[in-house]
Amino acid sequence: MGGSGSGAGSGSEVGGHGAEVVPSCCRKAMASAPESEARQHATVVSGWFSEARSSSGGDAKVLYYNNPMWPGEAHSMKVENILYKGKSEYQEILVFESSIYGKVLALDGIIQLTEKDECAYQEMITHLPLCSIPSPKKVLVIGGGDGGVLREISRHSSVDLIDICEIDMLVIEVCKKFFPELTVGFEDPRVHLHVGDAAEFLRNAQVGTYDAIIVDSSDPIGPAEELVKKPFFETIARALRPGGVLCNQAESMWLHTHLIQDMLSTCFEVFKGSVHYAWTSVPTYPSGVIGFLLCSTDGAPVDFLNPINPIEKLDEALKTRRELRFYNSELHKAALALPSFLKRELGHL
Ligand code: SPD
Repeated sequence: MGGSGSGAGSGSEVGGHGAEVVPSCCRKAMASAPESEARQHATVVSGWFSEARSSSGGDAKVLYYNNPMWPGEAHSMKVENILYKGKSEYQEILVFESSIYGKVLALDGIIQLTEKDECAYQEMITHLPLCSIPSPKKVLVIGGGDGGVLREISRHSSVDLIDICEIDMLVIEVCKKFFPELTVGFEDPRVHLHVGDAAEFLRNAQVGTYDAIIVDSSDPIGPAEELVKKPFFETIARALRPGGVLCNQAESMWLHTHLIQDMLSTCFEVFKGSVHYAWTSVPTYPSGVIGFLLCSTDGAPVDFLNPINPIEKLDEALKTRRELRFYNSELHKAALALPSFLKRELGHL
C-alpha cells in the first residue's frame, strides 16, 4: 500500500476466484498430504499462514519468528485456499481464504486486512479524524489501495473531493477482484485516483488544500519506510489547511513504543495544533491492536477527544448500503484513553 517510489505494479499469476473453492472431498485428500499444500506459498506451511519478514525469498520457516517489527512471535491462520499470489514492482501480494476470518490480503507476507475485522481498522482510521472537525470537504488518502478507507469517507456527505495516492496499482486490481466490499469505495464519483509516489504527490500539492489527510500505510519496512519520517510529516502539514487533521496508522502500543515515541516527538515539532495517540482492536494484526496518530495544524483548535461532528448525527453516514460495524462516538472517545504504562512511556501526552 502507500509508499515512496513511483509507477504501477507489474505482472502476476492470477488464481481463479469462485472456481478454485476446494470441495470437501478434495480437502480431505489434501489433509493427508499437507506438505504439497505447503509448497503453494512460502508463508503457508502445512495449511497454516504465518506472518513472515518477507516471503519473496529465503527460508520462510526461519523468518516466521524474526520479523523485526515483532521479533519472537508469529500469528498463524488456517488457510482453506490460496486465491491469488503475484508480485508487483513493490511487493508480493497474497490473497487466501482463511477458515475463520474470511478472505485475507497479505503484502510481503504481512496481513493487511481480513474480511471479518477490517471494519475495526477502516472505520476508526477514517471517522476518528473526519468526526473531529466540522464539515470536512477535501480529504486525501495516502495508501489505502484496498478501498476500505474510501468506502468509509463516502459516508460523509460534506466531502466534495477525495484524492487517493496509492503506489501499487496491482494492489488495487487484486482487491477489486477479491474484495469488492472494500473497493466499492472507488466507485464514488468524488474519488480521484493518483497512482504513484506519496511524497512527490504531497510536494506538488497546493499549500493548505486538505481538511483531512489519512495515511493508511503498511508497516514502515519496505515501500512505506519513508512514511514515518519527519520530511514526510512536514509535507503533510504543508498540504493541510490551518486546523486541518492528520490520521496516520501508528502501529501497536504493545510492540512499538519506541516507534510511537519517535513519531509523536516528530509530530509535536511539525504540527502546531494538537497531537494524540489513539488505538483500536484488530485481532489479526500483531498483538491484536493497532494505533493511530491524530494531529492538527495551527488554526481552529481540534478536540480529538470529543467528536464535534458525531457520526450518529450524519443521516447519510448511517444510510449507506453497508451499516457501520465498529465505530461510534463512544468508541471514538474510548480510543483516545491510554493504558497507564503507555501514558508513562509516552510522557508528554
Ligand atoms: N501490521 C499491518 C498494518 C497494516 C496497516 N494497513 C492496513 C491497510 C488496510 N486498509
